[in-house]
Amino acid sequence: MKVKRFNAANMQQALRLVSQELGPDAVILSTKKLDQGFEVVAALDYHSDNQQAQQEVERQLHLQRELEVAKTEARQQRTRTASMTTNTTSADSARKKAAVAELASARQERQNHAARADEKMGYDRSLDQVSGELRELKNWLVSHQGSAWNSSRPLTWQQSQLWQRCQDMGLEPVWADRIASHVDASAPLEQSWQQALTMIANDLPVAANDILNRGGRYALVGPTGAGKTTTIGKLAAQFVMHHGAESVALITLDNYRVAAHDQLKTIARLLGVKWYRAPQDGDLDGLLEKTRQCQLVLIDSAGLASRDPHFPAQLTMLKECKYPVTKLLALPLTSQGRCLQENYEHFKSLGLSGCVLTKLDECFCLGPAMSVAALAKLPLTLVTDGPHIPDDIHFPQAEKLVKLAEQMARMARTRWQAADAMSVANQ
Ligand SMILES: Nc1nc2c(ncn2[C@@H]2O[C@H](COP(=O)(O)OP(=O)(O)O)[C@@H](O)[C@H]2O)c(=O)[nH]1
Ligand SMILES: [Mg+2]
Repeated sequence: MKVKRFNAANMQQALRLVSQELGPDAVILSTKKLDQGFEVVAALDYHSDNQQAQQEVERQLHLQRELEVAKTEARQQRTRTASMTTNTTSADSARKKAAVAELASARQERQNHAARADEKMGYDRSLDQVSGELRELKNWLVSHQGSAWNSSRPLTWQQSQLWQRCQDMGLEPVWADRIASHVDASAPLEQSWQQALTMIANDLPVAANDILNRGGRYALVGPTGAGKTTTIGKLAAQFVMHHGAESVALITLDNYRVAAHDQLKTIARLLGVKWYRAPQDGDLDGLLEKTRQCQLVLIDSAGLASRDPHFPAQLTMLKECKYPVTKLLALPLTSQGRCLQENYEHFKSLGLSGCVLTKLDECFCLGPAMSVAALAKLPLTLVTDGPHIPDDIHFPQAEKLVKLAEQMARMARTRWQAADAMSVANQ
């Protein structure tokens, strides 16, 4: 174990010194506001449940203080000797010797006094005080990092590190809370983090990947530009390759906008599959009856805003048809988390069976979409990672997505750390 005391003008600088010298695994043992600045005591390889560890902390701090006092004394003596040499070139050697002896005795006295004071201070620091100061540090972190933790919740340094990493991945705070408080935080940080990543992956629901084998009736809903029509094109093309063109039919509900159905019609023509346009605000059952012989029926929809008068009509068509239709929500990974949550709220009354995460190739933060899937228990059904039909579509694997999400967060963190270091270096 290595223990060190750091002094700096403010807490941020002190913490930066800690991380520079002791690295990211340092444990903060105490913080103290001084007359001028802050003092932080930090340790490496510290295990708080160990009585010996506490004694070792006090011993090392004591030694460090003695060393500092001795260094200060040596510095002061060098300064005094230097000034005496210049000022007393003509003074007699007896006076010089007396002055040096007086200085040495005063120094000894001060050293003894400082050592006694330090000893007393070292033993006065009880375990209670250490935990009190940790609480203070926790509050400081909460106020400075916008964390969702509050002071009444038990939070160790390790848990806050795990929480912050979840946050960097873009996980919703409520999910990050659950992960950080359930992981075994007594294990080394990296081990706990691997455990956290496994928990995150286990929280992600994943649908069975049987669309391309079994077919069925699927409707894609979601915001405009999410990639619904393109995804339908990819699925249809792959199905045609395995089962033939006559096994697929495409239906569009998107006849509210001028030429809205052209894209799907073109895809259908290129693949040689049947294509139908549902009557505006009409009945979907007639078309589902017509396409009964097809193994895969894919229904495209318009991404209407909830205030649009056609929105409830489109939902009603999907809700009220008597043939079972699996509804999938297309969630563009390029959208902000709040938008994705709104998209889910917008369409959830349909009885969604899963979601399609689109535009993985353009995404830099996976956590928000993963949070919607995990918190709404909405199974991940498909992932798309490019505009190309038919290739850019895949069946999701929770572990792979979590790994990718972590890599994205790490890249972003490194980028900002480098930018911060550059700006400090240029100051
Ligand atoms: N980069 C990328 N672009 C995509 C992806 N899926 C769809 N697109 C593009 O996104 C745009 C909107 O797609 P579209 O299928 O028309 O969205 P819709 O309004 O939901 O039907 C088009 O330019 C597509 O080529 C994807 O996974 N990655
Ligand atoms: Mg479309």
